[in-house]
Amino acid sequence: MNRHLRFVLGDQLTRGVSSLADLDPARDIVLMVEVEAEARYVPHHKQKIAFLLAAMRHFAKALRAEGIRVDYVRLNEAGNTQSFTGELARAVARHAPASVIVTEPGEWRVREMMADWAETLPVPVHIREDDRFFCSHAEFAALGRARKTGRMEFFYREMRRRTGLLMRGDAPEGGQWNFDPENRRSLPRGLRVPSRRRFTPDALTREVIDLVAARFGGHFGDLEPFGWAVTRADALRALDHFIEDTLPGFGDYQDAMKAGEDFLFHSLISPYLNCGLLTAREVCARAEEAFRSGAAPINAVEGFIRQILGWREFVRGLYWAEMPGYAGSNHLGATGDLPAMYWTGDTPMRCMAECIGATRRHAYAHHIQRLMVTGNFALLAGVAPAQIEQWYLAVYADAFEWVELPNVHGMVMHADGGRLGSKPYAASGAYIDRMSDYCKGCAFDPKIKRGPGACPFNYLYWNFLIENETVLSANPRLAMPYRTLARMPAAQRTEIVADATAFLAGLP
Ligand code: FAD
Ligand code: DLZ
Ligand code: SF4
Repeated sequence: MNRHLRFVLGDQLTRGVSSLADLDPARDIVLMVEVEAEARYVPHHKQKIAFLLAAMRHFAKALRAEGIRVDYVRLNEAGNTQSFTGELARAVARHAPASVIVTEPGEWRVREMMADWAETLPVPVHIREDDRFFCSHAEFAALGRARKTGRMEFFYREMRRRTGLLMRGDAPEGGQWNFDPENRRSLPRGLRVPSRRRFTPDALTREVIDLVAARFGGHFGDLEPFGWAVTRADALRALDHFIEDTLPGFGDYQDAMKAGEDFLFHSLISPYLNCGLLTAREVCARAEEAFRSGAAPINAVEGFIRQILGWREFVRGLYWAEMPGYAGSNHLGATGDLPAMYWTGDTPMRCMAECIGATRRHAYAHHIQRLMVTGNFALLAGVAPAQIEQWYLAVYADAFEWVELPNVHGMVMHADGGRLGSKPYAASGAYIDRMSDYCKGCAFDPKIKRGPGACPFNYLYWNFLIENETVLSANPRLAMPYRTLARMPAAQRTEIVADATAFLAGLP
């Protein structure tokens, strides 16, 4: 009998994933394994582990309800070798399949494991492309060779043309490709922020929460309250809720931040997209439908679709095109240690405390918090790229290396020398003050530039430009600040460097 073993990883929880495409329920076996190595290769946030294991268990339950035979290895099961390779080898011995069928993974390190399986297992291993993305590896490579599409904005336009999303014939809907300038409003006083739908854990999820508490209690982050959806049905409810209540305000306030408001108008769907409970195609289709029915304005829908069809696809393409070398570059030569506050949240800098606090509470922070607060600080403080990358990979429920690495290594740290973004997103306290209310309750003042009481982002920003002058001053997009720096009296430069050095040296 030609029985195939179909190995489904924790971020492949999609019924239509390529490894299950031609599954024969009468013959084939689906393998899913909970293994400690995947929870510990970086010390994942407790909620992230609970989310993935609970989603895996519910996915297996749904497959079984369809009559599919699932061999599911639980974390605490006797004999569990606690690694993908060990568990796959045991399963092959148990079932003696004709072949192993698996969808390519989301991380290079697992891709390398898969290459080993093909060499060491006594049966053929078929690694299938992950077709849940709009853009295949081959298409991305071809687009990269085409004029201009090496940058996100042009890639995105081409993807709009290819998919027809938000298109009117050959032209972009609304007459513009990009409504980004309309997505930068600060929150008006008194604006009602929609409350968010969270999901009460059922018995299966409670079991996982208890398991995580017992086994990974020392990992970063609060385990409870746990409100993530862990089934496709609930993830669809979360999507409905976003489209109906939140999407209309998404565009205007995409870049805003507010103390005590951890979600604002963001969708909170990245964990579902990345583990497979939702697909990018259905999410974009729902958003487009909201525009066409008049339920959401173009700046909201275009802004949202751009994040998924543009950024998400672009970083994924870039990751696979550039790995494994991508992770090793360090264009700015940054070597600093990650300050302890990233794990403790203990800092008088209110913006940092707010963003790290949200991360600890939810295994989530929204984009601008990740980019312009915790990311900006790591860039300005000269943290070694690998250290800050590990942090981002560990603390967010949506973090898998294919999406985390380009965002952190490229967008935030500029460690790739501009492969992802043409300049680092370095910013002083004035930006955070404009886009948030964090500065009001802070021990520092964004209007003070140097000396005691000055916002650390202010002198760290200029110190960053000074330290990286030889590498960055020729960048045309940084011409303005470098002109200001050139006019700066030498004594002022010295003071800035002294303030920055003393501040960084004083960090625990
Ligand atoms: P929304 O703001 O509602 O956006 C909608 C969707 O667009 C997201 O769900 C996501 O799928 C996609 N998206 C938005 N921005 C990006 C982007 N820059 N790259 C890829 N997809 C994007 N996203 C991850 O999914 N995993 C990560 O590990 C991750 N790490 C990041 C690290 C840093 C330093 C930065 C700056 C960004 C990172 N992002 C990451 C991108 C983005 O911050 C998250 O996708 C977003 O905050 C998820 O929340 P949301 O679903 O509410 O997003
Ligand atoms: C993140 C994660 C965790 C914590 N645990 C598991 C697990 O026990 N079993 C599993 O199949 N996947 C897990 N994952 C997700 C994997 O790390 C992910 O599939 C790989 O990184 C490939 O992208
Ligand atoms: Fe952050 Fe500076 Fe504002 Fe304080 S003053 S919240 S450190 S930007």
